[in-house]
Amino acid sequence: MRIIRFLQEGSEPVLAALTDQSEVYLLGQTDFMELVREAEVRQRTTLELVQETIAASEPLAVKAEELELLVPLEAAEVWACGVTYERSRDARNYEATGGRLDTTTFYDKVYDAERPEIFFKSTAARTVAPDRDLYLRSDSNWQIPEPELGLVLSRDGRVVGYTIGNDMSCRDIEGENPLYLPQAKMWKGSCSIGPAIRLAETVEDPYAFQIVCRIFRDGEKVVEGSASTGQLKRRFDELVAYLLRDNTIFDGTVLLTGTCIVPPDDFTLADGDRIEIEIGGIGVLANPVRSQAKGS
Ligand code: DO4
Ligand code: MG
Repeated sequence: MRIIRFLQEGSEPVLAALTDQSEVYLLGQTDFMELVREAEVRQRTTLELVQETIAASEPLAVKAEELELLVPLEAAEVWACGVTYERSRDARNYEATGGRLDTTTFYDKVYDAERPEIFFKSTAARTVAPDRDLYLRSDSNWQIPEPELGLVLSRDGRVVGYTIGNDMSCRDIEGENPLYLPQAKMWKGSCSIGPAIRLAETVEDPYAFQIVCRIFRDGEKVVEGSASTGQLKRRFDELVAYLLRDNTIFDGTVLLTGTCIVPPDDFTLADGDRIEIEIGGIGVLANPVRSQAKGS
């Protein structure tokens, strides 16, 4: 069972359930965390509450593909984990050393360390919905999407759902100096989430998600890569525990869990590209890419 948000009649944000048969049922709440909290108060699981609504109503006479989707939740904060997959460690090493293999870097150390890399990625105002423009930084010549599984967390750190996130990144800025990480990761339109939240209680094994990333240029596929969350070096509860350590998080915080798909080293995103990130059981998060100058 998945939860989506969309604009009804072009103006009113509504929350809906998207069933495995692709039927859309309106829910009474307007916000995903409101649904989660209401289930708690009524001593039901979120799934049970949604199923009760579905049993008492009719599906909308629309196709899910026709809806104007919004972010599935307006996460006040999006955090992200780094170097949680071997592929990411190797790509960062390439950026930082220009391909030298005879040196140990920060990335080798963090991959093996007890403490994971966790960084602040985005705010609600910077986070983009499905099909909305993501932006390129004007001072970077080496930019890529990072397709990641996102954990939707309650304020006490419970995983209440899974979504898809794009942690857009500038490889040249980070490669120049890791202290530039916030600039390599965070700018207007550098993160998207969606298209749906898969309810946590409907996921049997979160280490079995299949992730595919495709990049299209002038209508042609120029990059394709795939991975599985089974390749993750760490456990989700370990990542969440570090995020919460001596920290306060908002209800509905999204934690991106790192990338395992990195385009070839000679690839950089360009104005007009289209990025698709598909995670089986969640959906396809698609966004066009624009340069800041054209999009502002
Ligand atoms: O160290 C930089 C960030 C790495 C990252 O975002 C990732 O591994 O996904
Ligand atoms: Mg990342």
